[in-house]
Amino acid sequence: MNKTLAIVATISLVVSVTLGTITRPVDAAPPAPCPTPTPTATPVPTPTPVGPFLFDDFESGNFSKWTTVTATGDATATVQSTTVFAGTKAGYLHVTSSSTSKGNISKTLPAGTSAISLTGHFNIQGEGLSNSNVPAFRLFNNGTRILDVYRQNVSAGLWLRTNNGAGGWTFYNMNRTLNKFQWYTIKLQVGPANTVTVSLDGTQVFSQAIPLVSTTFTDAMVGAEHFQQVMDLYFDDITIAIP
Ligand SMILES: [Ca+2]
Repeated sequence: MNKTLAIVATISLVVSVTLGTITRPVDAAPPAPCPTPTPTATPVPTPTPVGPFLFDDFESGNFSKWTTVTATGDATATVQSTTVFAGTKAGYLHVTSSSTSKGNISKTLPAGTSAISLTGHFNIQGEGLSNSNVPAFRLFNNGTRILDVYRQNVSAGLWLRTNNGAGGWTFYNMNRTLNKFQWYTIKLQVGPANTVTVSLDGTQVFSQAIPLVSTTFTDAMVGAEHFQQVMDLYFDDITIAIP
């Protein structure tokens, strides 16, 4: 051993002795780095199914899901078990030609409702004069009717009508007729924007962007807000969906 090697060996010995309790040799490989922990995935919550804004099969026996029930004069608004689409109960509006007769049920919509889908099953068993109609759905903005879908009396045609903003109406023929004493599924959809779509028994019969004096709605109605709008109207499984 030459002198240099002897010095290095001595230093190594001194370091080993000085470190004493350190068992790892000074020239050992560095410790393996701690593994980066794998991030734990944040659990994705199972979404709670969101139902429509309103669904009423009338099996409750009442109109408690609705905001307002109107039956004035000799009109009646009832839940009955004789004529039903599904289950054991359905709604029924009876309105006569009496000057004080008026019947409807209506639902106040969430503020700012601008797109809406209304679906229901309707069975018309009584109608008035040929210049009137039996409504299915009507949509309002602060008391002003914006549009509605209805069956014209006698001629039996299914029509859509929109407020023209000048005290009148614009009429759209759905080119379908509805027999009395028969159930039909009518769907009225508004939005996005001013696109209006009407379906009958699952078949789209109208879809068009049309002028609407308001694309915001505050209330949805089954029946009519007018007196003497004669009807015997049965309805079931009404759905109001707000996308
Ligand atoms: Ca029912």
